[in-house]
Amino acid sequence: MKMAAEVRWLLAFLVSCVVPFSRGEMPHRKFEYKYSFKPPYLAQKDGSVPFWEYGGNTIASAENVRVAPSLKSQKGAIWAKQPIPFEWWEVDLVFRISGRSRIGADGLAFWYTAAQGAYNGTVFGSSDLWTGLGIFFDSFDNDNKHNNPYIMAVTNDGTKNYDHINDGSTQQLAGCLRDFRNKPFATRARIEYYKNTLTVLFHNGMTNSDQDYEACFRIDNIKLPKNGYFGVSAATGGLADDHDVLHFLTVSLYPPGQLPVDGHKVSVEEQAKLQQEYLDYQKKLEEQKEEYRREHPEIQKEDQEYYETESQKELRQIFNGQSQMFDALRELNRKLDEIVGRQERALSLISQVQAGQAGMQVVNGQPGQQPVLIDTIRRQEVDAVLNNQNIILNTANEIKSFVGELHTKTESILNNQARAPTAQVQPMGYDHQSFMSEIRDGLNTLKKDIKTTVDRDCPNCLTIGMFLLFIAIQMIILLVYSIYRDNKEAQMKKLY
Ligand SMILES: [Ca+2]
Ligand SMILES: [Ca+2]
Repeated sequence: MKMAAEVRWLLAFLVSCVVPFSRGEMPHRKFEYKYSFKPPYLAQKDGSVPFWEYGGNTIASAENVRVAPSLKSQKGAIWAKQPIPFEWWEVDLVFRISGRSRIGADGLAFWYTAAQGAYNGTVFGSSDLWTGLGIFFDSFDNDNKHNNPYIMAVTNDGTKNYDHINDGSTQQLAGCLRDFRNKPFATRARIEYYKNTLTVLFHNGMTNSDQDYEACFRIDNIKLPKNGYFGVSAATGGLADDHDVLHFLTVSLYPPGQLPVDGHKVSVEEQAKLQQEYLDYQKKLEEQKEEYRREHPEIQKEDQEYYETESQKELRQIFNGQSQMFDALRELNRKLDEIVGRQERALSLISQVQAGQAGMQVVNGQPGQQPVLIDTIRRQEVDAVLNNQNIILNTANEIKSFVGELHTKTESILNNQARAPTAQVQPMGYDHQSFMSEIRDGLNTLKKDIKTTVDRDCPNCLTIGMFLLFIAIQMIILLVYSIYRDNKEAQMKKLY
């Protein structure tokens, strides 16, 4: 015994040393059985749930706590007997909200409040004006905004009345739209409050896997009262669902290095004790069941009927799930057919192209070559190109004939010019004719002027007679001078 105690102490020491390093910032977790319940043997033989109190229309059985049954205007709640001694926590709430109608009512609430609430209150079966946190799974759409079922967190300092008419939308801190009714498996909510951060994860109950949680919301800087009470409540209205809680599992969270050592030791011992109790209960209950069945065979039949309705319900849920799968498969099949059709069309086109190429290659005398898949020219395109070429050829011929005509015409003009030089262009680039005509015009103008001058009555002007006389005198002088000059030149020659 001494050795065992030493070994245990050593193990505890090692765990306390290793855990902070290996987990880093992850909190230490400790299961809190005094703030939890779970099947089987959730309720004891007398109907009580250990460490919990329930009231109103709530019924506890070995398998679950039916917080509110599917009857009109039911209210009920279950509250932990003791306030929690730890600061941070995580609660796994596994529940099932189911009903025959398409719409359910009213919903389920998870509570963490400074004081225990009532068992027939106005807020999902428990008290209004609470102090602390309420997380509501609201099935019924009171404000007709088509946004239910809805999950939301509402905190209260004990002064606010819950805003039922608006489905709490004016008071909620955060929320998410999730359908939690009539699921094939139980739905789950993981509510964590650690270092003033509230995180809610939700599992939609479509699978039984522990991995299928998804985030609903996360709120930072939230201050909840210390040493509060956990509770669950539910209510129905004109419409009614069964509100069953299967598991309420509380884990206390401690920042690394703050896990109380005593707590751990106690927990191990008490866990072993509880395990033994659980096994004893299981054995006893089986015996009692057998005894009961032997004594009441007619009730067994009723029981079977009851279970049969349950199994029928399960079958219906399975059928719904399978028909959804069938629809999805049919849709996939249709799409696959479409794809196959397209592929066949594409393949036939490719084979046509290949056949065309192969034919062309045979014609070219190279049948052995590998056909190359290229974008080939089509028949009508070839025809169009040939037509265009013909048009171009015709036009070119027309232009040719026109140029020939032009050539002959030019030649004939040149010949004509050679024969008639009047029409020949002067090589000197000077318009002699126009110059001559210009001189002619100038002389004509001069003549006209002279005539007018002559015709004009001008007493002071020189007359023609006088002019001629003057010319004659000048001529005589010039003649005399030339004779004189000739004589002089002759005398000079003689002198030499
Ligand atoms: Ca509502
Ligand atoms: Ca609503």
